[in-house]
Amino acid sequence: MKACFIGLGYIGLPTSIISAKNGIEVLGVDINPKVVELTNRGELHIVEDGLDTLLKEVVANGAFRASTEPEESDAYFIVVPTPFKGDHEPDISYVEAATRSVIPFLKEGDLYVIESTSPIGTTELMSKLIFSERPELEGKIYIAYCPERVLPGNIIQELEENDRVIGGLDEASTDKAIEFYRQFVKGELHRTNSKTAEMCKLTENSSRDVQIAFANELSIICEKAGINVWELIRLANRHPRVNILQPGCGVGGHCIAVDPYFITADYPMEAKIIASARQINNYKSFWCHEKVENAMLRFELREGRKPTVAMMGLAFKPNIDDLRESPAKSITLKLLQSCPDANILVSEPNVSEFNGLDLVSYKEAYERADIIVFLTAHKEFVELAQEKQIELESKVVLDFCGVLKNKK
Ligand code: SAJ
Repeated sequence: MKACFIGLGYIGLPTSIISAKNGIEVLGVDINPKVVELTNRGELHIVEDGLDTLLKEVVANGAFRASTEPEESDAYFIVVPTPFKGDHEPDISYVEAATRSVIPFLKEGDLYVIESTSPIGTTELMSKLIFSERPELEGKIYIAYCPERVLPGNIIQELEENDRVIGGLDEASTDKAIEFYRQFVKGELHRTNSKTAEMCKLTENSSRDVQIAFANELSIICEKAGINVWELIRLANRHPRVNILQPGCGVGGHCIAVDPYFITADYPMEAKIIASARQINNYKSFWCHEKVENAMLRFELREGRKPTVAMMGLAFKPNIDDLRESPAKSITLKLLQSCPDANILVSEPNVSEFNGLDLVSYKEAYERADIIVFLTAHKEFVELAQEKQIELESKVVLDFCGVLKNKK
């Protein structure tokens, strides 16, 4: 069978590669000619451990090709971004454009699947679009929604091992989509309808957002009460039915900080906890920025000179190089803006260049700074914190991400 994946980003590319590795002839489509060119050369344009070898293998054996245009295939997968517009309204224009691009190629018996995170009802909406252009195909093609749920950094393993939820517009569509994913998914394939599958994806990420908001709220309360939040959470989690997540400097990435808005936009009156969680997690970044500014002011009053500040980490979570929607990045940028005359050192071990700014090695940043701000718990920082007698040095340390939590 031949499958056509529209979108060669963080999810579309790995999924195309795994499909090709499992005996499916795959065409990967992306509107960016640079991505297509690199992919056809067997070069990865994203960072993901182990994926480059697999890409080279499937390009070399002819199982996988990339193009800027779709071709006639047996199955089509829409794996394009669904960002939100200015007012947090979901923007499904990429899903619509991708769907329009495959409509001319559809024939009887084909499978069309949306994987992109989408507001409830998008699959039905796209089916209406398809049948308005190709009424003769009504009842003759299979349409389903199957959200991805892989964790960046662990994509290959999770693509094969995670369970998947598959929601067809009808039972036959669910069957057909299950038949496809069965070729490479070892996890269970759970059947449902398209609306439930769409909501399931939004629910998974909103649930994590709500849980992180709880941890972030605790961290703000604890700061005021003079309690170590890391110790508190560790102790509370010793209860057999309590499992609190970790606070941080906000929630980043392009999923958890985005998807809950797809629910709040459509259900503003009903989605109370989901909306509050978004507010709390966004507020946590403002709170961290204020804490840094206050620490700088206090230092200046006490010492009679401006402090040197080390902003440690820019990525949106530990041990990756992804800066998209990163609260660490936005706090640092805001500080550079609000304190243009300050001595601010920025360190991010996983990135070589940022906004034309000279990044400083984390060891140098630590040595030179009076105020150390841990924003992302990269392993390098955790090791550094273990090695150094931070508590004996006259440095001010703001640990927003738990770098010091296991310090012996
Ligand atoms: N974070 C915390 N505290 C925690 C855990 C995470 O502050 O205890 C922060 C991280 O630092 C980061 C953000 O949350 O800024 C998101 O990181 P993450 O590791 O929780 O998730 P993502 O965005 O990398 O991937 C999520 C995953 N969803 C869930 O775990 C429910 C992944 O399985 C999805 O496939 C992915 O979103 C997606 O594509 O939707």
